[in-house]
Amino acid sequence: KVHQLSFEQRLPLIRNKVGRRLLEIVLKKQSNLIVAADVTTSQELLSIADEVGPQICVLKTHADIIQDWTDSVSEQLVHLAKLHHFLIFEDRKFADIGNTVELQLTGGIFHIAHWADIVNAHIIAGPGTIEALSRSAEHCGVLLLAQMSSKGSLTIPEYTQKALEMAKQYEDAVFGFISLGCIGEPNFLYFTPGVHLQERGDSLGQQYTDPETVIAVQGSDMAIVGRGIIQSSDRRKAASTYRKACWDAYLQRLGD
Ligand code: 5IU
Repeated sequence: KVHQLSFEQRLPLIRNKVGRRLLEIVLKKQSNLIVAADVTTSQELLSIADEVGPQICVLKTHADIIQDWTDSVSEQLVHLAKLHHFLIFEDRKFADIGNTVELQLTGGIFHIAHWADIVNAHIIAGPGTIEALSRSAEHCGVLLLAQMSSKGSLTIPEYTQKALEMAKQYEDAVFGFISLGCIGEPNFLYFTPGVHLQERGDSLGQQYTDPETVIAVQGSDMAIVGRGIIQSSDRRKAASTYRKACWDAYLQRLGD
């Protein structure tokens, strides 16, 4: 199932506000590239955000791997997001009962709800997880994990279908999926990690696919690239190369 509707055509089909805002950014910057900044210091995180900011639609963070996290880091991140026009996606993968998830979203030392535009959740615990996240849907969009890029992932087709069903029940909050390609209707967006132009995988089960396969063939919308960009000696150039590859793949899909 590969959609040939353009992002312009899909924008009004997206129910969640953040999802629509994302598509506006995607169209304006001609970028469906997301950078995964898996680094351990705030200085590295902020310099990556500044370097690749102009090329991306979303910066994906893991706040809990930053060794010196403070509220000031999120403030500076939000500043860079406004400056370069990208959204912030905290890849927290909420998976607990709703009450706990509510506390994890708002509390602790990260206060994710204060600065993240997008968060994601496993469906393993049932709808309570999403219910908790959807209470802040005014400010935050939610992605459900329908598939994973890692070897031996337990996301069998029935599980992926359940993610689709759950998303439909929470369409005000949920605007898309983490998946390996397009798995459902055009009123949701599909985000794929495990994208690299050179490598095929790593020593811990990551499996890479190239942007063209992920976007033009498998029908995904947004490519999430981590080490392919952040381990490059010239991150600006790498981000520019990936942005073009991902956008060309999107145009190729429309033209097919
Ligand atoms: N990530 C995956 N696969 C998944 C999910 C998340 O790789 O199925 I869900 C995250 C992990 C990392 C980024 O933050 O996406 C990929 O980074 P690399 O491009 O460096 O492998």
